[in-house]
Amino acid sequence: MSSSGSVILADSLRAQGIQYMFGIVGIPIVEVAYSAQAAGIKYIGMRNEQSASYAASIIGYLTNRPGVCLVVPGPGLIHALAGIVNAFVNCWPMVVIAGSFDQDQVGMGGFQEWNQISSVQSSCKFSARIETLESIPYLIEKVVRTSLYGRPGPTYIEIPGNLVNELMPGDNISYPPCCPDPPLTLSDPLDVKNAVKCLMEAKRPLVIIGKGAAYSRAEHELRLLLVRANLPFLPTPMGKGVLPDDHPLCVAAARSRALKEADVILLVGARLNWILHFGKPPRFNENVKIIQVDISPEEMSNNVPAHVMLCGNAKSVIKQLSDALCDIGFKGVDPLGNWWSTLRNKIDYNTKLSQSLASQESVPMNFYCAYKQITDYIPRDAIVVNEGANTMDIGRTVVKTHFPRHRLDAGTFGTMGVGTGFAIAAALYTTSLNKSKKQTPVYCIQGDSAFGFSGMEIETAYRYKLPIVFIIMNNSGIYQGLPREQYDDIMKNEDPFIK
Ligand SMILES: Cc1ncc(C[n+]2csc(CCOP(=O)(O)OP(=O)(O)O)c2C)c(N)n1
Ligand SMILES: *[C@@H]1O[C@H](CO)[C@@H](O)[C@H](O)[C@H]1NC(C)=O
Ligand SMILES: *[C@@H]1O[C@H](CO)[C@@H](O)[C@H](O)[C@H]1NC(C)=O
Ligand SMILES: [Mg+2]
Repeated sequence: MSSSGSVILADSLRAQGIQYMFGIVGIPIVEVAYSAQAAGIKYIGMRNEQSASYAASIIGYLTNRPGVCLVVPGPGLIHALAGIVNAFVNCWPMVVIAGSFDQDQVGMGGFQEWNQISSVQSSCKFSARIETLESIPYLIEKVVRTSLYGRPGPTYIEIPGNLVNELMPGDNISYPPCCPDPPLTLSDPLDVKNAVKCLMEAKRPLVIIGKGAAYSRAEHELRLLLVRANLPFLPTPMGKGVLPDDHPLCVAAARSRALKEADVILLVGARLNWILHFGKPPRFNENVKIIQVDISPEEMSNNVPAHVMLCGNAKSVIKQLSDALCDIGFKGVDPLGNWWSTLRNKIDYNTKLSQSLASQESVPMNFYCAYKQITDYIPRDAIVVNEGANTMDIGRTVVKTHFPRHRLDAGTFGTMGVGTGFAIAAALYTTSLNKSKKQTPVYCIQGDSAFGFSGMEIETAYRYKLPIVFIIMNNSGIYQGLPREQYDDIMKNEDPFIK
């Protein structure tokens, strides 16, 4: 007996619990896809590596196990860079496997030869070139483990073309055991004590729930903590659904007020980047004390010095905090106090405002009005993929999310074109989950521009018979268009390119 490089690669992936591979085949990795299928990995042939990489990365977010993106050398890998960098910026695990030029052709100008490692190095946690068949099982365990442990992110490995079909004699290949889920990391009890003190002294506390909390599956622990302490919370766009948007403690409808006035913020798995206005005035209180919960020590105090640093897995750290608050007998924020009544008033006011926007009849429909028609039909448990400018920003406020990891959007990197790949991966994932139960539906709501980036992947969705509802908000382009007079002026021009 002997095994080829592609078989060893596929068996190694399988041994590491990999379930999905998205890609486009070609020389020299056709056999890698065949071997993966033979090993029981679901291979999905996409139309462009961009979408393959987006799909693989969102599988990592949804399942806590990386999806694989399989690409040919050179242009295939370069297309996949879009999803690699997107996964890096969003902190999602993913394993990228590329074919590469033969080992005896370095620098000779071989077919699709490119120094791929140099292209992925700044956006991958680890990158390597396979040099011997014996090293494959170890390297695959390493790329899977490295993508998952610590702050998640993409990892990269390439296989020289000549190794794909090279045979290794013997049937004694040894595969490392499947790398377990990352060890749960806890915070120092002294820091937890300081956080409790800070929360108890707060007059206007607020919890911000990010997609890191969603990724770490902290929903149960967060619910306990928030309900126990009667704490108002705000989700970030993809933190929506960790606790349902219609939860009585959700103050998303008073977002600006909550951010501006909070004197203590418990920041859970969210970064103080552009999405949260860098945590700075005028959007935040200049004296706000941040209790920062993050898996990555490097993230602590970024932009705003953290008052308390709770480094560790959000799920286990929130449990620590919740237990400590319980032990001390914290009664929670007064539901009739100033803070809650300020927030409630603002919520009532803003809710009326957006209801009146939604009921305005106009031709063509405005976004609120269009969304009103759609949201009435979206099932409560749908996974909603949402991208565009207005389509996404307004969708973020009016499409409610009721379950964790059920909203997927352009994310930290603001990438247009991710939606179709995300929807394909989400539909595969939910189909695999609910074999017996009713299928969780996937709704993909995109602006017409956003849709255009990866529109051809609709064919992929159809080919695999994936249950996805695509809704495209067509306002004929990007953002809101021009005011009437300016538009009429331009249309008078003779030059078709100015038109
Ligand atoms: C990859 C990429 N290219 C370009 C942009 C710039 N951009 C931001 S939103 C957007 C599209 C918005 O138009 P549409 O999807 O139709 O949404 P609308 O605002 O019309 O609802 C673009 C091109 C981007 N964010 N990402
Ligand atoms: C594996 O098998 C090959 C061929 O039979 C043999 O040469 C080699 O020594 C074996 N390796 C181990 C680690 O057993
Ligand atoms: C999108 O909207 C524009 C402007 O109203 C229109 O010309 C175009 O036909 C629409 N496209 C589709 C596919 O309906
Ligand atoms: Mg548009």
